[in-house]
Amino acid sequence: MAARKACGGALMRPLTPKSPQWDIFCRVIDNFGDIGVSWRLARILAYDFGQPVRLWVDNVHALAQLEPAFFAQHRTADQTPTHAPIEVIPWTHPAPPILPAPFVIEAFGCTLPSDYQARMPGRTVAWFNLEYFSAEAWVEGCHALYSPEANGLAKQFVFPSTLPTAGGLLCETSLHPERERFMHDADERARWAAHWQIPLPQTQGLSLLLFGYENAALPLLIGELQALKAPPVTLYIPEGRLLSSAAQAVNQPKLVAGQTLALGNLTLHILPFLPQAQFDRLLWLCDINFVRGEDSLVRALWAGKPLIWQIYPTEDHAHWAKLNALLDSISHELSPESRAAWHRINHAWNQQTLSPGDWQRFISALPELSLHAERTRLTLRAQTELASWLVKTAFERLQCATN
Ligand code: TRH
Repeated sequence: MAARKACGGALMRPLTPKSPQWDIFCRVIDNFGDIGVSWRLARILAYDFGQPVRLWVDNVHALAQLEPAFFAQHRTADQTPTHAPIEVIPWTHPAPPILPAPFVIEAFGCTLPSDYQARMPGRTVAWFNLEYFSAEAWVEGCHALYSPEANGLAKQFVFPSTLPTAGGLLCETSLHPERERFMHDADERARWAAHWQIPLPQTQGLSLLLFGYENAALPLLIGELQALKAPPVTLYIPEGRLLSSAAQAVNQPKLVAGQTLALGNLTLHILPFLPQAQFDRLLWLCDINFVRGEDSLVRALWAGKPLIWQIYPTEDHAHWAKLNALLDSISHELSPESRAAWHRINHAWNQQTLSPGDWQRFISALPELSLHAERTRLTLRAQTELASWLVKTAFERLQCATN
């Protein structure tokens, strides 16, 4: 990576219906995080900034799971969604010979097709490499740096983060107002729950969302939830990788979406995989959110509820530093007891060795953690929003290029 580059004093151009086009490239490595982030970004650029977007994705099926309605509406005879503010391009090999856009986002270092790279000079004015989320201190120094590339262009690195001087977090303009409405309007929640067939938790109860990878600590967690005296506990587990651990924990051969189990004080609902915007609402509904990967972590931060993050594990164990950095970045205002309880439960869940004490200390700290999660949401909301940063930076580069 090389030094920062700037085009001093350039002003952002007003956005017009003829705004330039963005190409976002996404390779689905596994699960839903890569496409989850790319799809959110495409939607924000298209709907909040009025930007035409082409989303290149090598696994259209994964995207269709996140957004079934979009696919149903915009499908053509050749099965590719098109004629929408967002055009989805199946990233085949070889890639279709399409002229590069002025603004290009390479998600998570997915490496653009070589023919496309060769055609970028003279057409592309801003090329971003969107990195994975991190709150580690070094990202503040690396965010927005450029790296010279073989085609003569410079690629700029963008780091999503909770740290105030990095790239910020993706957030739709309507997200916080919609969340306010949803949280304060019982009728809206009831309509939503009826539409998506999600049984609502009891008003005075404790509700949890459990979205994660397989986890050997799940039986203990379920045991602790059953043992909680009043209030009644509602646990939602979405279809996916955690279901096999959950089935073992409740002595069932198998769990399927739509199933409800009454386990004493605990009611367990297995949910179908919801469209992305509805997944956000599930996080708003619950008092505690277990999340994983990257996009659901950011969404849990926006929910303003205490979260437990099962981080995507890496072979070199670098994920521990990343987990600690996130916890440190947003816990300095907590009392030492609550801070220790929150750090411990996150560590224990990731080590898959939860103890009853870890859970009980976390539950004792819950009132303070809940207030703190809401304060964190407001703090993060006041920081940079990632898509706005990209738009501003891209248009400054365009201004430089056309002057
Ligand atoms: O799926 P993830 O674990 O994703 C990833 C990938 O493993 C990726 O390769 C890795 O690099 C990254 O983590 C760090 O978790 P994540 O990021 O939370 O993505 C899940 C997406 O699925 C998110 O956009 C929310 C969405 N989702 C729904 O839309 N509906 C649902 O019902 C559920 C449970 C999730």
